[in-house]
Amino acid sequence: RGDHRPLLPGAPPQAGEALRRPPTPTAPAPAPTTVAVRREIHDAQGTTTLPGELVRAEGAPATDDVSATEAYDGLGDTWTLYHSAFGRDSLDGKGLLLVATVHYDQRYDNAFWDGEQMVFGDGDGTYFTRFTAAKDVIGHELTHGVTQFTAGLTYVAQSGALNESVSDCFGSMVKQQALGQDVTQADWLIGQGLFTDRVQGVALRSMKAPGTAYDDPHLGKDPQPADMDGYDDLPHDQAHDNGGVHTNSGIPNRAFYLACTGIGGNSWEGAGPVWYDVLTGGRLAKDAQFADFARLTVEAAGARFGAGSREESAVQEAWTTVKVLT
Ligand code: ASN
Ligand code: ZN
Repeated sequence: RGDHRPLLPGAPPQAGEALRRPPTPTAPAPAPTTVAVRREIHDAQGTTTLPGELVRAEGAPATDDVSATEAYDGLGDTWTLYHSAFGRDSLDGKGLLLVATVHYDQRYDNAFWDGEQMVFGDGDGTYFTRFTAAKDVIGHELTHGVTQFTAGLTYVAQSGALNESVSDCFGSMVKQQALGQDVTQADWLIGQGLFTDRVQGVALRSMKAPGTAYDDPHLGKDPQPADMDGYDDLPHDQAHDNGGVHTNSGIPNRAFYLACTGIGGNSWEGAGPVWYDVLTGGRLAKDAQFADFARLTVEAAGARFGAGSREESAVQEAWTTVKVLT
């Protein structure tokens, strides 16, 4: 599935038209094109039919469904991060309508981007609560859309772990910006609040300390490595998470955390724009390895903040600490 909206180019001007109609100095300047978020929240009512029933269109008042409200607000916060920090209008940079479905399936323990829209489960209620409860998870799923429209990182092994990590980095920035947190105030957790109190754990992942987010009799221990010494070279099939894309992402996640805290201030004004430049700059290969991504971020930091800048050094040092660069 993809974006099937037809392109509607304006009719070309008639020959000589511009010459016959010179601009009149007294004419008012054209109104600036309005750029604003466009959202649609649907409800699958416990089925797997997508998108389900429309329950809230853009600008409509909130309903009494907390999942729908959280999804609507999280989509808005994600659009705002991309627009305010990176000048991007929606996932495709061209104002794509943001569509989300809540109450997908019964007791469904996940959220995902299906190539066209976001989908949120209610959680099983025993271990997981509703997946709209974490703003960074909403930002994570939407960022899969941004990656799809830009670098297109292949969802297997290192490029897949980079795809996952980019979703965590931007998801975390969505949360940090919405909460007004600088890099010292952020918790650097992904999915904080999704576990019920039965679970011994704080979140799905920790960008600051990968491998420490949970250690639970039912869920097991957080399997994320914190540097390349722990890289998990799993078979590249679906049964092994496409080569551990959700585990090995801990390594570039920690590099982002280290780069952000090394630079200081707000993540979306420091390492965030550097990561954004790499994701969208057209030089990142679909099958990029960690070291490719790392080198491009060092270069992008130099281009954005100056060769030899402390920002460039912080990015270099971050990748050295996680043992991707030497
Ligand atoms: N929540 C998961 C993710 O976005 C769903 C998946 O794709 N396995 O990575
Ligand atoms: Zn993901």
